Amino acid sequence: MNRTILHVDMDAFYAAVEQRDHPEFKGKPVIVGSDPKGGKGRGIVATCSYEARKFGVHSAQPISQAWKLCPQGVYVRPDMEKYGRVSNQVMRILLEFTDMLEQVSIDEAFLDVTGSAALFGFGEEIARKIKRRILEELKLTASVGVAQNKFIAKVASDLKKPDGLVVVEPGREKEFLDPLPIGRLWGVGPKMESQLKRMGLESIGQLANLSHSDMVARLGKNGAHIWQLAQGFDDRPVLPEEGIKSISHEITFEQDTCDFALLEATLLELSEKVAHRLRSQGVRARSVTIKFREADFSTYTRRISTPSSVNTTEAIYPLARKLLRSLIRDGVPVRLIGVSAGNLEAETGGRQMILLDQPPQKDRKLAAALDDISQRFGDHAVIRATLVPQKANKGRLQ
Ligand code: TTP
Ligand code: CA
Repeated sequence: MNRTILHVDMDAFYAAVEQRDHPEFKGKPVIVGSDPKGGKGRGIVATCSYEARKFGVHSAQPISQAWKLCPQGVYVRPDMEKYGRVSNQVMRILLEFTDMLEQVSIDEAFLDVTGSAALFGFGEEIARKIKRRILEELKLTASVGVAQNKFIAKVASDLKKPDGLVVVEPGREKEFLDPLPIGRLWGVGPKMESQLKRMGLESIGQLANLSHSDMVARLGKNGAHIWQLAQGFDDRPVLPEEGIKSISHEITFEQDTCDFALLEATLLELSEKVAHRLRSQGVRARSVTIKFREADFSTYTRRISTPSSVNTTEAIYPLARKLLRSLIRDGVPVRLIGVSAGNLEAETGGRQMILLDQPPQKDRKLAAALDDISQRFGDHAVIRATLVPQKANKGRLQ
């Protein structure tokens, strides 16, 4: 089925928020970043307004260099709390159009609006509505790309910045991509770009015209990937939970506790909830993280990467327990623990993942049966007898 994907990306995000909140900065080169200290500052530029970009200032540049290029600029320290708040406001607007939203950074998200057409109109119409709402309610501009897949939508949103709207109609992907430089392909960094240029490839069209086997012979697995993109193929789904990049549950104990059995039983319960949500979202995780807060609010996180992607309690809990054991200190009471699964992948995404990383059949069948039971009886109905520590006291969760 054809999909309609939007990529929404705020323009010069931090700088635009500062210009909005300080009308005297409007039309000026605004540079958000570390203190330039009259050219001696050692930090970097977070971002800058489009007026500043004309001077050659850009993100991640040393602030001292920005100062050289644009000494007349307005230099502002970042206010992350404020940008976080505005980001939430943007995402709330987007969520009114679909809950198939994948937030990829503070100011950027993919939306799959395939199912929203009846309610809100087709992709272009939804894009216009979103841009209008962001402008009217937040006094900021966003650029939007509309296409059949994430890759093309992302390239499209970037093409007419700021305040852009680029729609790539189904069937016109090749026409759209062919003239663009190869650097636009995801996964082509400066190193590969010069490698491809040495092969005489400048445009996406030139690369797309090579055969698949030729690209694989020259560049291996990467070659296959960028060849696919150059053809305009990208079947990656919009993953709603990716917005937060992880699925997590945490619990604050009613009373701080040193009870090891209680901590493990709680951790098991949290792992179970996380695994259940992974499965109900159709995603698998490649990392497990635990959060651990002691009574005095000292907070630690520990992460472990999984050799293959996981979505069952049987896989997640032992890893979480290992991490927990590395943090527990004798006699130090614990206030909160949490489990989070990250680096999410679509269950049905890369075929390769499914071939390589399927959990054992028994594990999957058990998981499916348990999902069924907990759907009918609620999350707490099922506790695996073999995994629960003997003395678990269950009366203490919030
Ligand atoms: P971007 O979307 O990359 O940039 P932008 O929104 O400032 O400008 P554009 O119009 O080109 O989209 O990044 C979003 C915010 O993330 C940006 O406003 C500041 C922050 N950021 C950094 O702090 N450091 C960086 O290196 C980059 C690239 C961004
Ligand atoms: Ca942006």
